[in-house]
Amino acid sequence: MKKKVIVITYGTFDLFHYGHLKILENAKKYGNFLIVAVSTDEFNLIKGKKCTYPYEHRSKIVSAIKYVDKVIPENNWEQKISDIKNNKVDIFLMGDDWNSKFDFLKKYCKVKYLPRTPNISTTQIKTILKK
Ligand code: C2G
Repeated sequence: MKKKVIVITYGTFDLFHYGHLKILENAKKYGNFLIVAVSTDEFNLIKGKKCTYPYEHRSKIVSAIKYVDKVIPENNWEQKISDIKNNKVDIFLMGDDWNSKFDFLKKYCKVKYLPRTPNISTTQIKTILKK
């Protein structure tokens, strides 16, 4: 029986794009079960992000991605340690725009930062659509 290796990552995933797809595809390569914590609309306000798509849509789109095995809501900054413990997470993984910001989680699991996909972002898409 193959050991379950659980990876978790967090994000807003608004206006889902190729950069989001790549981080999820690459995150899955580090294990065999990928949990994605999608930021709720309320938490995005705390993060200072105005979402185009509501949580219900963003979480459904992420759930439909073949690399994703489980979606949970991200309600606050403080839940990561309990998420890791409750879900027996082996690896916490984020894009490297967050480089070193979550190293405090190294007490609980492996922490990895992957290179962001260049030249694409939700902000850029919004700018293009405004033209
Ligand atoms: N990402 C990427 N390449 C891009 C854009 C985003 O690899 N061109 C990655 C980010 O590094 C992040 C994930 O996609 O790991 C989700 O990005 P966002 O939706 O912008 O998430 P963010 O607002 O950074 O939320 O508690 C952590 C926060 O919830 C992270």
